[in-house]
Amino acid sequence: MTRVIHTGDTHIGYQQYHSPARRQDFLAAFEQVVEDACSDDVDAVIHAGDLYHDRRPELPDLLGTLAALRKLDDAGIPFLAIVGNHESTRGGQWLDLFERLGLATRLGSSPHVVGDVAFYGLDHVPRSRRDELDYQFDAHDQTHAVLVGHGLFTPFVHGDWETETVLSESNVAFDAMLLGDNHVPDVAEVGDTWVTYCGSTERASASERDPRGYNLVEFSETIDIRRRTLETRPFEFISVELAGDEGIERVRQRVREFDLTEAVAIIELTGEGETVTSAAVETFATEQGALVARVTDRRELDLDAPVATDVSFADPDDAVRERVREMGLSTAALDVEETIRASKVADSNVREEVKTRLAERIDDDLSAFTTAESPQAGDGDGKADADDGDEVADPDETTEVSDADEADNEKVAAVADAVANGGTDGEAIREDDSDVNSDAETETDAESNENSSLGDFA
Ligand SMILES: [Mn+2]
Repeated sequence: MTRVIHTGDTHIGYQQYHSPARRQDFLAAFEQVVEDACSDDVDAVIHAGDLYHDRRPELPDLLGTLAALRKLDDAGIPFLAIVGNHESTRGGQWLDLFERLGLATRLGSSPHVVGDVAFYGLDHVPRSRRDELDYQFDAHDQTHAVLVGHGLFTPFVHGDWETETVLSESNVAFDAMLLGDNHVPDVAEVGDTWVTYCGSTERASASERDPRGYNLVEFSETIDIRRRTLETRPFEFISVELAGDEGIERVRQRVREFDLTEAVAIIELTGEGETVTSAAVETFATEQGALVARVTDRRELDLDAPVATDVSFADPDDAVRERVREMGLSTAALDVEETIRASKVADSNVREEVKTRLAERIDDDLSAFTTAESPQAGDGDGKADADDGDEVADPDETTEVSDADEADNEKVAAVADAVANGGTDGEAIREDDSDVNSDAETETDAESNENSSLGDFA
């Protein structure tokens, strides 16, 4: 019998909500998986990609990873892994460094045997290059064969990579596919093959509400896939429905019902009620002990009504969103703006993602490049003045708030300027990513769905 831990989508280095504590959490989740692997004495830890949140982890992230991998190595537990879309670079992968140090094995088309199982790897491959794949693998002589892959595979929701195609074109008959990319854990049987996602180990987005964890997979006569949950940072999801005359007091009352100590508080306002600024709610939640608080105001606001001109720098994203909405940009321009500022696309992957999205638009829908006919408001100069935004929530806002890095606010101003001035060379946009031209092609279709509240994967 061979027993392994199947984990993935660790996203080490993700400074979610700009919080250094959150960055620590992603590493801590990986450390916990390693602890469990050691105390359980499993035969291997299988990592299905996205160990890192982006392709440029910082030194503390790398040192933390090395310490964890060394611990596994000391316990004699091999770490077998592939490369995910978030961390992929054109040159060598971080995983190659760990392999060189003797702390990891990068899985590929040759079998790596643990117990009586032959493990193979299939790194993330952008959709545009999948037709070139031949799914040819070296032969093995083991009882079981497993393919470790990263991508959105069918039959799971949002799947764009046909599992049937992979299995039928492969010259190796796989008993199981251990997958990463979709952050929602799941299991299905495709023909005679078990196909499973282990899910992410920390909440990489507020849409990941269920407890996080990993898979414990046992290979004997049969294949047994079990899920184990991890202790992660508490998230409190607080929904407040406001009646006509209710405002900040009602929100405070509701927030007090929760123990927010060291928690991430995700607060959603619905119904009607008075103007409530996100900043006031976030400040209150933080005073109640929350590590981080984020507010999404889903109320239909009357845009003609006079609005309190209460400028909040606690959430400049709100101000930027509002100004961008007023500019009457084309769908394509909004798409670019959203990719750069609001989506969860890692900074270092933004350029490639924008290119992919624009290419798709050019192929499918040229009308997306037409400027919207009647901007809803605006002061006429067409420029995004991020500093004069009123505190108004965008009723269309469906994403979780403010995953963007600090740099994103600068970038959106640059984009807004470029678009408003008819400039398309985007020099200012590329400024802080100047070496990106030489970086890998990474398609991150997954993240693009985030704003249609499908953000369960990345
Ligand atoms: Mn991921």
